[in-house]
Amino acid sequence: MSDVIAVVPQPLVVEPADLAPYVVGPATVVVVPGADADDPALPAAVLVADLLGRAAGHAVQVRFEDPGVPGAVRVRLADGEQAGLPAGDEAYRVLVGPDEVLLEARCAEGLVHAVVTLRQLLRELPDGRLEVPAVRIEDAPRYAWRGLTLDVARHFVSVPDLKVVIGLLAHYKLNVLHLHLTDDQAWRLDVPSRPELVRRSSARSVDGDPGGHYSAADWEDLLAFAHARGIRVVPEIDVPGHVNAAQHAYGELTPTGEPAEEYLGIGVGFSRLHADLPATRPFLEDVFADVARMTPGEHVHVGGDEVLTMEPEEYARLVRTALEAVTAHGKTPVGWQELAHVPDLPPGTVVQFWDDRVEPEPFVAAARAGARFVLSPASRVYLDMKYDADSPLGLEWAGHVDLADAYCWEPEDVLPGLPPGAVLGVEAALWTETLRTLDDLTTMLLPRLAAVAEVAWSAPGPRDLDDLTRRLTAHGDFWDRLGLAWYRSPQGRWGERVG
Ligand code: TNX
Repeated sequence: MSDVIAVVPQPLVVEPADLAPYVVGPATVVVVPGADADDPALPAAVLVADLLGRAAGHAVQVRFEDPGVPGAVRVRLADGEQAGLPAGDEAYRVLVGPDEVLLEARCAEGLVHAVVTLRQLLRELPDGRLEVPAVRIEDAPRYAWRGLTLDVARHFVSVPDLKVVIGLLAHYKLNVLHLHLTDDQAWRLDVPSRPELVRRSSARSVDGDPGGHYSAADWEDLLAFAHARGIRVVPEIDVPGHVNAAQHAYGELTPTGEPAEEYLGIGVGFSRLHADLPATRPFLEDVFADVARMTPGEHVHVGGDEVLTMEPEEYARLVRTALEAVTAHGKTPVGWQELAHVPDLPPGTVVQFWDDRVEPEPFVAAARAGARFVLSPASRVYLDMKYDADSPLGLEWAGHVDLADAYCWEPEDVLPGLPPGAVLGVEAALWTETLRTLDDLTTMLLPRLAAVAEVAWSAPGPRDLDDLTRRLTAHGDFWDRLGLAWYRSPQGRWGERVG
């Protein structure tokens, strides 16, 4: 095989077979053997039929009976032990031979991973047909939490644009979309108990750019779209700081009772809730109850970052109210690293570590007391940082983050001394102070998101940037075919014939 099998993140096992490739053609049909309409394998079968159909330019059927003829793409949920799949819920297998493709997994999420792996394997022949090289791939993720924080507050991200981002997450086997829904500038999710939040505080974005919000119907649509692609949505309502938009909508949250002025700059740390105001506790309880009810997933994020004007006691009181509101509705809270300083966090609270300029001790102590960590070290995975001094977009407070920075790091070394199992995973972050359009978002995500995804998914070991960039070359072509804007990092090998 001269061609690189360019799968990112790198799977556990990739074994090219000395056989002819599978060619997508008129005989291509997707088969879910013995399925009925409720079969959990069906969404992945529909995804792969849609993908192959669009790529080949003709409709590809999904059948429940196996025609037993060459050309079938079989989608199958298997008993993991019998099937000899790697361990874990998300494990999957892709087997490609000249006459058949088999996509196999233990659960629906694993099947989605198999489908996107197949998508990454597709290549176009000179005559325009598509082929898939004969190969055996067996795979499972290192970490269960592989996410992206997306700030839709500083600049609103429309539902169609958000679906493009969700598609990219799925393509790189990320499974958590954490939406930063509220901040000083705007409030983006309509919650039934406080209708003025989006009515008064969502029309604009930073610098007076256009804004928007998600209605309950938009929210359901987004959750379903993400779910079909194996992605959980974690909503963040950021308290007790970053609350100017809430205080603009509800004057009862300010000490004077007067609504705060709209704020469209990019400063942080100036706004705060007040524990001694009568409206504050009901606000926290009602809003988190609404969000918990609107969220099928296990996690709700309470923010907790950058409160620069509050004594620790008041911070702890307000955060505790938010945490209790979340746990009262059966959800597990997530919060930014500042939460680690609050005594007696509820068991299993997830702490998102971001500011890697600090000492690890308080976090190690929180982990010993039962907290779990999602790692978003800014100097590695803040994808709103400029690639280099010439990047037109982005900020620089955590330095420049190019492909090598995003790729060449080891999660278990970020907070030395954490007990085994304390790291749940890795989450990139994209803050949107300087990002206005979908092109801006994808320019910052690509290629770095693929590198972070590999850190979160693939087996530990020294990171070979050369190997990653060889595989990413084909991905650059793919982003071009999709018409996505992306950054041709000089650390890549774009446009080279690699193999
Ligand atoms: C820090 S990370 C923030 C955000 C900014 C971001 C810009 C975190 C918890 N807070 O409010 O948008 O830096 O990079």
